[in-house]
Amino acid sequence: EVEIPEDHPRYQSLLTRHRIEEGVEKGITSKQGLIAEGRGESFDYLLGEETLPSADEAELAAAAQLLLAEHAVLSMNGNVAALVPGEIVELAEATGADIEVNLFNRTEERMQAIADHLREHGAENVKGLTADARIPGLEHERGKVDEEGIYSADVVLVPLEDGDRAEALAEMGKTEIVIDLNPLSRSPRTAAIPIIDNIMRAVPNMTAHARDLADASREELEAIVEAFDREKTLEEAEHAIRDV
Ligand code: PTJ
Repeated sequence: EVEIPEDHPRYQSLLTRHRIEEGVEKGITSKQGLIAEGRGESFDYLLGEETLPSADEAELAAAAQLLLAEHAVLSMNGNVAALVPGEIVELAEATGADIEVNLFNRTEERMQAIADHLREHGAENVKGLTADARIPGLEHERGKVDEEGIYSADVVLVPLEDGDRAEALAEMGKTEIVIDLNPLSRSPRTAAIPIIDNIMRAVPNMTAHARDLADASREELEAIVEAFDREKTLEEAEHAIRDV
């Protein structure tokens, strides 16, 4: 276990890297996940490593959307499982969502390792291992999902997702919430609610919003979702990156 001093100016960034490294060592995160992490870090640096006001609005809208859902699913890949396992379990509890492991580079070993890791962090029911349905339009392994999970969900959170899969899920008519630090990436551009923020900050903030909204009426939740402007969120993030 590496000790990272909390007063280090790059504490959060070092912690994130360390979690990804550990994820690879435990067989949770893929080697491509290391590249994805590096890409994400560079965008986070340009965003000032903090949640933009427009991202906070997106996180509020996402929390409302998850609470409104009939059947919401939080999709987990090797990076998400390494970075925010306990935080995802808390978000699932606060919103009543299911958790499903869904990998871009699917192997049975990694599916199992991630499901075990999530259970160690308090997840009771981890979906994704049944894989009895397919997302239309995707190659066999990449399209595998649970019939009672992502396949039948109305709202899905797909963090750090590949563009093709984000598009295929949108074509199935799902309301997609995407977390991705790159505002130009295809996945957030496909999403009903794009969240341009580091997943390390985004997930706990969504949970805090969901808890604040626990007693809100359907009308109040719907008004929050209606007021959300996806184009503005994407533009503000791009603007923050280009005009530093
Ligand atoms: O575990 P698997 O097999 O499902 O694979 C997961 C990865 C992430 C490797 C796979 O989905 C992939 O290759 O994704 P991409 O196409 O590299 O896209 C990942 C996106 O997430 C990029 O746009 C990154 O900028 C972004 N990203 C990386 N780290 C973070 C992030 N966004 C938010 N928070 C992060 N910490």
